Amino acid sequence: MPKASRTLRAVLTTILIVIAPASLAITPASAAADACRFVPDSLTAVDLQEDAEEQDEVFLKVGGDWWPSYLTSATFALGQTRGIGTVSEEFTDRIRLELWEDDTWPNGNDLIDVRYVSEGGAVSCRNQPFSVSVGFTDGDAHYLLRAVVGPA
Ligand SMILES: [Ca+2]
Ligand SMILES: [Ca+2]
Ligand SMILES: [Ca+2]
Repeated sequence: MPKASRTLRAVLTTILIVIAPASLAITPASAAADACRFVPDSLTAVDLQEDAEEQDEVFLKVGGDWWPSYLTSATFALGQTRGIGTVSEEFTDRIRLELWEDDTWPNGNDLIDVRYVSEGGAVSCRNQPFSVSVGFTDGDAHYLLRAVVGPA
Protein backbone atom coordinates (compact mmCIF):
# COMPACT_ATOMS: atom_id res chain seq x y z
CA MET A 1 0.00 0.00 0.00
CA PRO A 2 1.44 3.46 -0.93
CA LYS A 3 2.45 5.63 1.98
CA ALA A 4 -0.12 8.35 1.11
CA SER A 5 -2.95 5.82 1.15
CA ARG A 6 -1.84 4.43 4.51
CA THR A 7 -1.77 7.95 5.91
CA LEU A 8 -5.27 8.69 4.57
CA ARG A 9 -6.59 5.48 6.06
CA ALA A 10 -5.03 6.33 9.41
CA VAL A 11 -6.66 9.77 9.31
CA LEU A 12 -10.09 8.31 8.41
CA THR A 13 -9.82 5.74 11.20
CA THR A 14 -9.01 8.48 13.67
CA ILE A 15 -12.01 10.53 12.50
CA LEU A 16 -14.36 7.53 12.90
CA ILE A 17 -13.06 6.84 16.39
CA VAL A 18 -13.57 10.46 17.36
CA ILE A 19 -17.11 10.64 15.91
CA ALA A 20 -18.42 7.34 17.27
CA PRO A 21 -18.51 8.20 21.01
CA ALA A 22 -20.31 11.48 20.30
CA SER A 23 -23.11 9.82 18.27
CA LEU A 24 -23.44 6.99 20.83
CA ALA A 25 -23.82 9.56 23.59
CA ILE A 26 -26.74 11.26 21.79
CA THR A 27 -28.85 8.11 21.24
CA PRO A 28 -29.64 7.07 24.87
CA ALA A 29 -30.39 10.65 25.90
CA SER A 30 -33.03 11.18 23.18
CA ALA A 31 -34.54 7.70 23.75
CA ALA A 32 -34.96 8.41 27.46
CA ALA A 33 -36.63 11.74 26.73
CA ASP A 34 -39.27 9.94 24.62
CA ALA A 35 -39.98 7.20 27.15
CA CYS A 36 -42.32 6.79 30.11
CA ARG A 37 -42.09 4.53 33.13
CA PHE A 38 -45.02 2.40 34.29
CA VAL A 39 -44.89 1.68 38.03
CA PRO A 40 -47.67 -0.58 39.37
CA ASP A 41 -48.69 0.25 42.93
CA SER A 42 -51.33 -2.29 43.95
CA LEU A 43 -53.72 -4.96 42.67
CA THR A 44 -57.18 -5.61 44.16
CA ALA A 45 -59.42 -8.65 43.68
CA VAL A 46 -62.84 -7.02 43.26
CA ASP A 47 -64.35 -10.36 42.14
CA LEU A 48 -62.65 -13.77 41.99
CA GLN A 49 -62.60 -16.11 39.00
CA GLU A 50 -62.62 -19.21 41.20
CA ASP A 51 -65.49 -18.08 43.42
CA ALA A 52 -66.19 -21.59 44.76
CA GLU A 53 -62.53 -22.05 45.85
CA GLU A 54 -62.63 -18.58 47.48
CA GLN A 55 -59.12 -17.93 46.11
CA ASP A 56 -57.42 -17.02 42.84
CA GLU A 57 -53.79 -17.50 41.92
CA VAL A 58 -52.82 -14.49 39.85
CA PHE A 59 -49.85 -13.23 37.89
CA LEU A 60 -49.46 -9.99 36.00
CA LYS A 61 -47.36 -9.31 32.91
CA VAL A 62 -46.27 -5.68 32.62
CA GLY A 63 -44.57 -5.10 29.26
CA GLY A 64 -41.82 -7.72 29.34
CA ASP A 65 -41.75 -8.13 33.12
CA TRP A 66 -43.73 -10.42 35.43
CA TRP A 67 -45.27 -9.99 38.88
CA PRO A 68 -44.75 -11.50 41.37
CA SER A 69 -42.04 -13.11 39.20
CA TYR A 70 -41.78 -15.36 36.17
CA LEU A 71 -43.63 -18.70 36.61
CA THR A 72 -45.02 -17.77 40.02
CA SER A 73 -48.40 -16.41 41.12
CA ALA A 74 -49.84 -14.58 44.13
CA THR A 75 -53.00 -15.75 45.89
CA PHE A 76 -55.96 -13.39 46.26
CA ALA A 77 -59.03 -13.70 48.46
CA LEU A 78 -62.15 -11.71 47.61
CA GLY A 79 -61.56 -8.01 48.21
CA GLN A 80 -57.85 -8.45 48.96
CA THR A 81 -55.30 -5.82 47.87
CA ARG A 82 -51.63 -6.58 47.40
CA GLY A 83 -48.87 -4.02 46.97
CA ILE A 84 -46.68 -4.36 43.88
CA GLY A 85 -43.20 -3.07 44.48
CA THR A 86 -41.04 -5.19 42.23
CA VAL A 87 -42.09 -4.20 38.70
CA SER A 88 -41.18 -1.00 36.87
CA GLU A 89 -41.16 -0.93 33.09
CA GLU A 90 -39.99 1.74 30.66
CA PHE A 91 -42.10 2.16 27.52
CA THR A 92 -42.85 4.41 24.59
CA ASP A 93 -46.30 4.97 23.03
CA ARG A 94 -48.16 2.35 25.11
CA ILE A 95 -47.55 -0.59 27.42
CA ARG A 96 -49.32 -3.97 27.28
CA LEU A 97 -50.73 -5.42 30.52
CA GLU A 98 -51.91 -9.02 30.89
CA LEU A 99 -53.63 -10.47 33.97
CA TRP A 100 -53.59 -14.26 34.28
CA GLU A 101 -55.21 -16.75 36.66
CA ASP A 102 -52.85 -19.64 37.33
CA ASP A 103 -54.21 -23.19 37.09
CA THR A 104 -52.39 -26.42 37.81
CA TRP A 105 -51.48 -28.80 34.99
CA PRO A 106 -53.13 -30.22 32.91
CA ASN A 107 -55.43 -27.17 32.98
CA GLY A 108 -54.12 -24.17 31.05
CA ASN A 109 -53.80 -20.80 32.75
CA ASP A 110 -56.67 -18.37 32.16
CA LEU A 111 -55.95 -15.02 30.53
CA ILE A 112 -58.40 -12.78 32.37
CA ASP A 113 -57.83 -9.65 30.28
CA VAL A 114 -55.37 -7.61 28.21
CA ARG A 115 -55.24 -3.84 28.67
CA TYR A 116 -53.04 -1.07 27.31
CA VAL A 117 -51.96 2.16 28.96
CA SER A 118 -50.70 5.00 26.75
CA GLU A 119 -48.30 7.81 27.54
CA GLY A 120 -51.17 10.23 27.99
CA GLY A 121 -52.61 12.97 25.78
CA ALA A 122 -52.53 16.59 26.87
CA VAL A 123 -51.02 15.52 30.19
CA SER A 124 -47.94 13.64 29.07
CA CYS A 125 -45.96 11.46 31.47
CA ARG A 126 -42.93 13.50 30.48
CA ASN A 127 -44.43 16.72 31.82
CA GLN A 128 -46.15 15.38 34.91
CA PRO A 129 -46.57 11.88 36.40
CA PHE A 130 -50.18 10.72 36.54
CA SER A 131 -52.10 7.90 38.27
CA VAL A 132 -54.14 5.29 36.44
CA SER A 133 -56.64 2.64 37.52
CA VAL A 134 -56.84 -0.27 35.11
CA GLY A 135 -59.69 -2.79 35.34
CA PHE A 136 -59.29 -6.40 34.17
CA THR A 137 -62.33 -8.62 33.70
CA ASP A 138 -63.37 -11.78 31.90
CA GLY A 139 -67.01 -11.35 32.91
CA ASP A 140 -66.46 -13.44 36.06
CA ALA A 141 -63.23 -12.21 37.62
CA HIS A 142 -62.65 -8.49 38.13
CA TYR A 143 -59.33 -7.01 39.22
CA LEU A 144 -58.23 -3.40 39.66
CA LEU A 145 -54.63 -2.31 39.13
CA ARG A 146 -53.44 1.07 40.39
CA ALA A 147 -50.26 2.49 38.92
CA VAL A 148 -48.28 5.66 38.27
CA VAL A 149 -47.02 6.70 34.83
CA GLY A 150 -44.09 9.09 34.93
CA PRO A 151 -40.99 10.10 33.03
CA ALA A 152 -38.53 7.27 32.32
CA1 LIG B 1 -56.40 -21.16 39.79
CA1 LIG C 1 -58.77 -20.65 36.69
CA1 LIG D 1 -66.50 -14.30 40.05
